[in-house]
Order: sequence, then structure tokens, then C-alpha cells
Amino acid sequence: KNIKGKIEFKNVDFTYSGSLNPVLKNISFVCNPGEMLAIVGSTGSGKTSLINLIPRFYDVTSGELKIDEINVNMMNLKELRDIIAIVPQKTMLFSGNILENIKWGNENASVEEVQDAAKIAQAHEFIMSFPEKYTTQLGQGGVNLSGGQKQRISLARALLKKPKILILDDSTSAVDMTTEGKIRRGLKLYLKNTTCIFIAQRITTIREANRIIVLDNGMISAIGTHEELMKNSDIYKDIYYS
Ligand code: TTP
Ligand code: MG
Repeated sequence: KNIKGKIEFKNVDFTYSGSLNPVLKNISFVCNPGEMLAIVGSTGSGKTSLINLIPRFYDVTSGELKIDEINVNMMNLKELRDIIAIVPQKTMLFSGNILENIKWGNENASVEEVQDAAKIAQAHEFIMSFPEKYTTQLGQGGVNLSGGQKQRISLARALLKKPKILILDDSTSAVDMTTEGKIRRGLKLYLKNTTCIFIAQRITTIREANRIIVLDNGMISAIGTHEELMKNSDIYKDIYYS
């Protein structure tokens, strides 16, 4: 199907069931097809909660969430999730080899596709340095990967899906800055026709986005380009100078 990957939040409120206080309040923004949008904000401000609404891990409490003008509640859940890939904040790898972990959810992918995804994620090189390469066992009885290596495997898995919408939740937080720069440059080419929403802490990563949302206590405090926010947002300036 011809999905463009536009995402629209319209007056979205969200409260976790069993909780009294909303974690997201009156969230409205549009992420255009192919746009790279960053979300910043202090811990607990609701960043993960916000992105988790897009694949309907949770449903909005009120307001509307649309993809290409269609309310996500009206979409087939499998079709919705087929166009989205999320690299979650907590990496989820299982005991098995590296290849199986990258292919998880995309079992029909070819070796070349797996390696291409791993190259963009800056994982191919360290994988090839293991004696068993892509069949290196992870977890019990296998190798222990560093946090940054796990994140790169997790990113490769998401890229292998070739999603229309890619969501990165602090997905390179444990990767060193040089490697992160390489990932970012690779992603830029890869993401040509992909909408990308990413949560990040490093200003070097954040400022690469087309636009940035500053989330504060569940509300959008500001939205704009890096240059705009440097003029208009005290919270953003604090992040920049911290
Ligand atoms: P998050 O959405 O997890 O906030 P965050 O992603 O901005 O924080 P961090 O930078 O640390 O990743 O949490 C917002 C609030 O929602 C917080 O009070 C915890 C609560 N919450 C739940 O109750 N259940 C959940 O599953 C999650 C993810 C958050
Ligand atoms: Mg989070």
C-alpha cells in the first residue's frame, strides 16, 4: 500500500490505567512524511509514553492519533505495526545467535539484507571480529555484548524491517560519539523516504533533526528547529549548555 508516513497528534491526552494523573496532556503536532523529528525532555517527562502510542502499545485516552489522515484506531493492528519499527529504550535480545537476533520478526531476510542493516547500525565490524561472526551465541554460554553493542544489534533489527516509520527511543545512548556520528550519517541516506521520530539526549544528535519537540511534564513546551529553539526555549537552551 501507498503509505506516506505522516503522523498527526491532535489534542492527545494519555493516562495509564489505574493512575489518576495524565502523563501526556494536550499533545498536538504533525510529523511530515520523511521528516526527522527529535523529542527531548527531562526524565519522566513522557517521551517514551508518547512514542508508545504510535504503534498502539497503549491507546490514547482522548484526542486523535492519525497516520496518513487515518485514525490509528481504525487501522488493522498488524498492518499498523508492519509499517513501524521501534528500537526500544531497553534493548530486547534473546539467547540465540546474532543472526537470529537481527532477523527476529523478519525471518525471510537475505544474508545481504542483514549485513546491510548491520553496516548502517555500525554493528557489522564488531560482529565480524568474533570468531563465529554472525553465528556468535548471545546470552547464556555465549558472549557478553556491551550496552552499546546491544543497541546496535537492536538498531540493525529495526532497519532490516525497512519501516515507513522508524522510532528510536534513546537508541544510541550507550554508543560512543564517533560511532554515533557514523550511524547518523548512514541513517540519513537510509531514511530518505522514512519518517523518523527519535528521542535523544546528546545535543549533537538532537540538532540534526528537522524539528525538535521539547516535552515538559507531559506537555509540549516548544517545537521548532534547533535555531528557533535556541532563541525561544529556555528548557532547550538549558539542554544545550548542560
Ligand atoms: P516516561 O514516558 O517513561 O518518561 P520519559 O521516557 O520521558 O523518561 P526517561 O527519559 O527516563 O526515559 O514516563 C512518564 C511517566 O509515566 C512516569 O511518571 C512513569 C510513567 N510510566 C508508567 O506509569 N508506565 C509506563 O509503562 C511508562 C513507560 C511510564
Ligand atoms: Mg523514556
